[in-house]
Amino acid sequence: MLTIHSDDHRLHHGAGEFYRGRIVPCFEMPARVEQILASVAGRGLGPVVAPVRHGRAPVERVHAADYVDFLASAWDEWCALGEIGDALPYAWPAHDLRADRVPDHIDGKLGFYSIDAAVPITAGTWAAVQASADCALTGAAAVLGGERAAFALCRPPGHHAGPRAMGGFCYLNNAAIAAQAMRDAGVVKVAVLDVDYHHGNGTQAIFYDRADVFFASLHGDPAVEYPFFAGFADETGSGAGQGCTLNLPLPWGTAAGAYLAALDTGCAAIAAFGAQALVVSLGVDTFAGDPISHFKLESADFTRIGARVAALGLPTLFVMEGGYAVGDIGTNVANVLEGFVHG
Ligand code: SP5
Ligand code: ZN
Repeated sequence: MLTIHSDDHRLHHGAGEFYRGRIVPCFEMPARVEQILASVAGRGLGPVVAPVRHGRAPVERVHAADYVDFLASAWDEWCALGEIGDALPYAWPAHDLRADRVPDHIDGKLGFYSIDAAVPITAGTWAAVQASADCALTGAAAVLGGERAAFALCRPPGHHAGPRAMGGFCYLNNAAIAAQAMRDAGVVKVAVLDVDYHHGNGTQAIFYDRADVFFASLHGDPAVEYPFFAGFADETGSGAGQGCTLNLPLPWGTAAGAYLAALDTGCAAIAAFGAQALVVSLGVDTFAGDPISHFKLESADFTRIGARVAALGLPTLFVMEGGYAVGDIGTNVANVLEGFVHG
């Protein structure tokens, strides 16, 4: 299987995030990708290639142009204040506040264009974010070109990023950008299967009212888990997209048995939808050893996830999302890919 990777991910390295009342080193760090790359090479999973630059057009098929402009200019606007730390939001237009106008000041823009504070913007963030989207687009092109599957080793991740908002370590929604590129290349029905521990609220929002892209997600119950405000079972799509969103929230402590049963439900729905291509939002933060999550999957279980995804028999693009147990992340990702290839 082809892996698409760019060293530019290293340009994004946030200093810290809020965690239990303190600022701690970011869980989403460059070492994650280095570990995955080492495992992909060590297992002999196939060639690793650099992404092809795709530019803004495919990005703006799922994100608003003013949001992309914001991401591109945020660091320079922040530096104009004379600040020295990472740019971070701290005020949001929640509830009855005015969300109908974009603030002029960068502090206001950071809040307007985000859903939380887990999105540091640093000097190299925009370059890394673009390279990450290019990995997904290059992977989509490989699958469209006839590859059975490809692995876009994206960093930063993407599935919490909505049409006009960053959040949860995510800036551009790599999986959604790839799924839309498949649609634009003529694939009539595309499915996104999100197996990250957290609900893919951004991907869901992007496709919520559409009948051409099915979204299925297995995740920690948002009643007790980030992103808290999306991912409940009663969110099933709207308008033409009614029935094209499937949320399978699962309780803390979920282990392989219940997880794989839910995965079968998700895969059956994707098959029933009649998808012709599949994008997998691949998070491995469902691992028992993950420092911020509460599922109980063991490393061997990830092989079974890969095998079940392969059984759908669809051209498949894996897009890297979360996973914060850095010492095990390479093993867990490689297990998914190996399970896909070898069953
Ligand atoms: C891509 C991805 O996986 N993003 C995840 C963003 C999660 N951000 C919130 C983390 C809050 C951690 N709180 C955990 C309490 C654990 N005891
Ligand atoms: Zn996650």
